[in-house]
Amino acid sequence: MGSSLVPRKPCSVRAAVIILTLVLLASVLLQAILYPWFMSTLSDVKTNAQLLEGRVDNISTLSSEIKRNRGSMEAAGIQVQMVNASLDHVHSQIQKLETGMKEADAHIQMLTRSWEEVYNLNAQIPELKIDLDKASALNAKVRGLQNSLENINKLLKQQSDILQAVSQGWKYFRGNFYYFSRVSKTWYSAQQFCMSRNSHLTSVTSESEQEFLYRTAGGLFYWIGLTKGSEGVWHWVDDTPFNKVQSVKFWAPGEPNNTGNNEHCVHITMSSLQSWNDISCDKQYLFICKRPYVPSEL
Ligand SMILES: [Ca+2]
Repeated sequence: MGSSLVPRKPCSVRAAVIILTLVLLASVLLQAILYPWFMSTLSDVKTNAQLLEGRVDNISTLSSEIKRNRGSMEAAGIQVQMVNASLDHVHSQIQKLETGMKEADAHIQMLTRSWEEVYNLNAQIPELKIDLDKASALNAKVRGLQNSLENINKLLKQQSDILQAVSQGWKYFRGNFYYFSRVSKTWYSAQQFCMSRNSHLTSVTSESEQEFLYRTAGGLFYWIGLTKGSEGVWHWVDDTPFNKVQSVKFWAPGEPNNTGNNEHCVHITMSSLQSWNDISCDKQYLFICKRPYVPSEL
């Protein structure tokens, strides 16, 4: 038995050595063949890795540029929004201007119409002027008539006043009323009576007045307002200035003679221009009061 096994063992070892040798040779062969290829491939991979790295760098650069561009885009977007807002504002301004233009146009049309009306009125001016002249003439006539009417009213009022005075016993002569009394009084009492009737014993300032008085007296004795003061100077009791020269012709012949140095009052003695006589103031005669006619308010 043992001798059969020992010859087989060197055969297995030789086979194993052969196999190992073959494997070693194959390995060396493979190594000789594959190593350059592997190295070449490794180099390619390295190159590709470098290229990839470069691209990654490029991509990074691009990314930062994109970021910058995005910022610019956002700024541009804001600018665009602002421009849009400005455009909206401009648009609304344009609309306002359009509205303003329409209103202005309406005003112009209205003014044009007004101007046409003014023009038409202007054309009517000559005619209106003629009418105005006529109206002016009529107005003058109306004023004249109004004045006439006022004068008539004044005359009527005067007539009314005179009639009223006459009805109370007064006589009217050239702007004055005269009262010829029916009872006799002393000169002073007569003056008192006249004053109580808003008058004075009459003065005589003209020939016509003297004539009116002596004719109305009708030859009866009537006191008039001429008297002497303590100085012996004649004066009218109603304060009318005494005209000594003009009055000379009114004295009766031989008067004033101041009989008994006591004749300080004057009366009408006869129906004559020369009718005055100085006599004692205590005599009782009829008397003549006088008051001016003062037109009463209308
Ligand atoms: Ca006398």
